[in-house]
Amino acid sequence: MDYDFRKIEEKILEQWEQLDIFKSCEDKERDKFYVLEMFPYPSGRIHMGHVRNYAIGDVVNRYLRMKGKNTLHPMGWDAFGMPAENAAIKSGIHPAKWTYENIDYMKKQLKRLGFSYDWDREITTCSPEYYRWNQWIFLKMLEKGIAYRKSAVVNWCPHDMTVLANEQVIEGRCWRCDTPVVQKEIPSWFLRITDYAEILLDDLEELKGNWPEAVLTMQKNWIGKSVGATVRFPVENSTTTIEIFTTRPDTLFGVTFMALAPEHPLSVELAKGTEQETEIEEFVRKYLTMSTRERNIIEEKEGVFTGRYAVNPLTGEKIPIYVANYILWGYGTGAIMAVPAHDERDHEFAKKYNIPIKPVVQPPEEWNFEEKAYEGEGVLINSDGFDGMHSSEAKEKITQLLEEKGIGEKTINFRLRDWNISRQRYWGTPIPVVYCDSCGIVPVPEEQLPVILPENVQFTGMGNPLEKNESFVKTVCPKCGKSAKRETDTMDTFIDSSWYFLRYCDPHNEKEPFSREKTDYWMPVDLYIGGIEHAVLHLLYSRFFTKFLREIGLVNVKEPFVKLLTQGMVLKKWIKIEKLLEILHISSDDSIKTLIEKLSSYGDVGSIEIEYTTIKEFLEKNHLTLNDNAKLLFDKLSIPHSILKEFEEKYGKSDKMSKSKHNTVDPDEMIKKYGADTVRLYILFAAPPHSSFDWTDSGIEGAHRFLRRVWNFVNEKLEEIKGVKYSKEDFKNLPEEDQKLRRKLHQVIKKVNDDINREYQFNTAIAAIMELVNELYSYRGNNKKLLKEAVENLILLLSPFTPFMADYLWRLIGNKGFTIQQRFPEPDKDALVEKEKEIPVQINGKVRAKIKVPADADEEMVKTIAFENETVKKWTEGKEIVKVIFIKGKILNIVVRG
Ligand code: ANZ
Ligand code: ZN
Repeated sequence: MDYDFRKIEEKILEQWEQLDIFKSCEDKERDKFYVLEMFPYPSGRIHMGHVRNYAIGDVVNRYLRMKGKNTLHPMGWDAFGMPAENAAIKSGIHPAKWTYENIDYMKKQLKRLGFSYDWDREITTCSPEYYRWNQWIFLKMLEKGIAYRKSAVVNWCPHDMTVLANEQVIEGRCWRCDTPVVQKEIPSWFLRITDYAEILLDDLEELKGNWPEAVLTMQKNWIGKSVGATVRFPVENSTTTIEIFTTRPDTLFGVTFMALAPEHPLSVELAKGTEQETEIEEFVRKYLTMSTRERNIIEEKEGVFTGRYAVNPLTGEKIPIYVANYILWGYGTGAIMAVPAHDERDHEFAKKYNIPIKPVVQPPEEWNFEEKAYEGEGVLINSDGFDGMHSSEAKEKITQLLEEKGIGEKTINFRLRDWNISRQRYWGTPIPVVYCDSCGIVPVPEEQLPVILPENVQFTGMGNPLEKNESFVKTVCPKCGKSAKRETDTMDTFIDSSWYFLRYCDPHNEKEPFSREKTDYWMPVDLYIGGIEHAVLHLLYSRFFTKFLREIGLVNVKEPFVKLLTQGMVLKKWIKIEKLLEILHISSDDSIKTLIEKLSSYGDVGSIEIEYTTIKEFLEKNHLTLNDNAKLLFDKLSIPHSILKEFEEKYGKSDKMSKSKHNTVDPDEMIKKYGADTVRLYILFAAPPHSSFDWTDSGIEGAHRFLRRVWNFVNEKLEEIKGVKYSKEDFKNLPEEDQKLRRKLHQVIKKVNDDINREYQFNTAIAAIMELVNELYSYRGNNKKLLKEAVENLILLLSPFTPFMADYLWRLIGNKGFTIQQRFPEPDKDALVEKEKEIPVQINGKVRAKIKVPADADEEMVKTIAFENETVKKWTEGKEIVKVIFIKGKILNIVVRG
């Protein structure tokens, strides 16, 4: 029978669906395991990155189910967000329609790939059943003072009169009308995540060993705890003081200037009436109108002297005050004491503006302070009474002194900022508050939830469509009953993904976001799989939500995700047409004929009709540019891909698959060509889950060939093994040939189990299964029971990786049910034992012979056998035996002299 993967896979899929075999429910008698993959944004189609992410989770789910665990493996849609709204603005399709159509299509794709999700638990974040609980949690946060309102800076397009998301600002301009974007302050809703900074940092300890080190470091840096001091510097001839934050109070005697952020209110104020006034105003204006992104690009430090001086509170020295572009508003106090001798940024600035550099910490060796700052710690110099003290001690002593004098105090600063969740967008969760002229900000009462996102709105691209929807905006105050206005901001979509893993535990609950009983059973998520791009925000927000929900008694776990697996990327080599022509030494003015001729020296060139004279003309006609991926050129000319592959391998570069590079591989196409089992197997075999790998045609073809081999073998042996029953008892005293096969079978069973349990090493597990298949092909015996045992176990071993073929063959050889309902194979320890072993005999460092010994033979026995061996005799006879070293089961080492 031919391997008709399409028919097989479609048939099996139908049976899975009919019998609903991936369902999951609580069972107190059994150990649970919650395996979760980060849910996708319904962008339209599944890409290879998704396939990899979900294939990894699917293997874990199927494997652990077969090991007897009660698993939870859900899937859903992160369905709110910008792309849907942008599609509405561009092509007039309603975001809801766009989103739900994409979901329909992508769900079919996921099913077609054989992923074992419990679809009864599907979550779609843009449905009111889900987002009403976003609103509910928001109200709880409001009640606890975790949600609050203050003004925030946003990107603003003055032409469209609209707030722009960061991704709508392209090189400082509006994505729609190209007007330069400005910064504007508007009232916004924030979540006080900074209240949790300390605990979010401390609890990272618990995740050590189970989360990738890189992710822990990124979170740590993001939270960014700094211990230091706040110091107030009086401004000369004024009652004003400048408050600064420093992590190096030990360098206070080395301050030679001060610097303020352009946004600092004192920047303009101090300069008033000085000669510098206009210069400062211009400088400040320049930076205030710049987008954050633009400002981040500037590396060159620049600043302006305010014309004013501060006084060092410890030395009484007079120090100039600057406004500088490298001081951030929103960190510390937005002002610094600058110590060019010990801070590289200050050093750079001081060199540029000829400011003195005063060393106050002794560097360990000769140091040229004019060239470079010494940023390390050390013994203090030029610091009055603190000379000779080490930095660590001086930090404390100086801080103490400041506290005594009332001019400063110990301060802990976090880089983490409160989370601005307000979006002036339509496609998101409405923030459930009302503004009343008499009562102010009034939360929508819980029983009035959800505040439904109205469907009937206009997408003009100007402003937030909700603002113009009168029936939404106009409401009555829940407190006093007078007419009031609804909040039109919607929530950041990161809110949706901050607790979805909890909703999966209890997705149909209409009374609460989820029941405590259900989350007590399923939480925490035992394995969370997703991309490293979520290392900070999504994972940090989820941790924050979990901690808040625990505080109000909704869950019982401190951390949501026990183990985190960040999978590597699927890359693909690509080469630009431009580069290809360069390698071939031809220009775009040359004829197509020249191109074909040059290519043919690399191999067989496919058939083409030369309609166009030059390559340039050809490219134009086909809407290609020199920058496009060469694959397009080859496709149009119908030249075999094997030639392109050669170029790619030699000259191309590996990159994440992306539309703009034309180096994507479409999962649908691959399924059509090879079947879902092959796609899964290839992705899992190509590399261990955390590593990136290059997608190649030869790789997927290899995986497909292997599956054909399995298919053919089982079909060839079908008559022999059908109906055959066996038990362990049948395998006593097997002849050598049978013993060898059975040993291999159980070694592979052991290895597959071990590899999956050891950091999900699916690639080596699959390699072992491949070896088993080779062994089966070379088996010359005719023990039907043994063959049946081998084939049946082979199918079960493959089942987490290639479930369609596994289930089909399982039934073909006469079994009932599905492989996921079977027990995963366990090795038979007796079969693993090798009765005999071949070990090498080294004489003076060279292997001279190989001898067969009982597997558990001791040194005496091995020596006896060795010295009876003819070859060993030849090399040792008449010589003095100096030393014999024996490593059990491995080697016998003999050293002779003479
Ligand atoms: C004096 C000093 C001397 C500093 C020295 C460093 C080295 P972290 O560790 O990131 O917290 N700083 C403070 N607020 C700033 C702001 N708003 N924008 C830019 N820089 C700011 O960094 C704290 C240090 O960064 C502070 O300590 C301050 O410079 C600077 F030898 O003060 B330091
Ligand atoms: Zn009111």
